[in-house]
Amino acid sequence: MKKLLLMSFVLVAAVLVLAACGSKSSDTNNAGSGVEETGTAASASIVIKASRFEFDQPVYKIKKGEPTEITLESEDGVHNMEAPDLNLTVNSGKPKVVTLNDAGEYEFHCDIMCGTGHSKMIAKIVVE
Ligand SMILES: [Cu+2]
Repeated sequence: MKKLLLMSFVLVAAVLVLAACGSKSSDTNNAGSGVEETGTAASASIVIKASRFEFDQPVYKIKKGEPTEITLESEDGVHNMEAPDLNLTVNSGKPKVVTLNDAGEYEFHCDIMCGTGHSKMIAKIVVE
């Protein structure tokens, strides 16, 4: 009987810990870099053209707080863009609408091993 009590205590404790972790991670998402994928229509858009082994601009500007559609076009081969600090990845052919609420500069890179110059594929999103 004691054993059963102990086990149910452990179980309750585990559930509590899990619940605490769960709410913590969603807080982190909310307070994070401000990426927010919405179902609403974007009022601005940018196109990032990727080719071997560069993006067509060194800097892409996005207005703070404005829903913006980001499109990635691969001109050759397979590329994408990943901005770790924004928790954002855009794949070619799959535009994403994001609202960036924190001004700043965010580096992004190609996250698909596309060839020898892959590591040079770096550019920036500037939110202002
Ligand atoms: Cu690449």
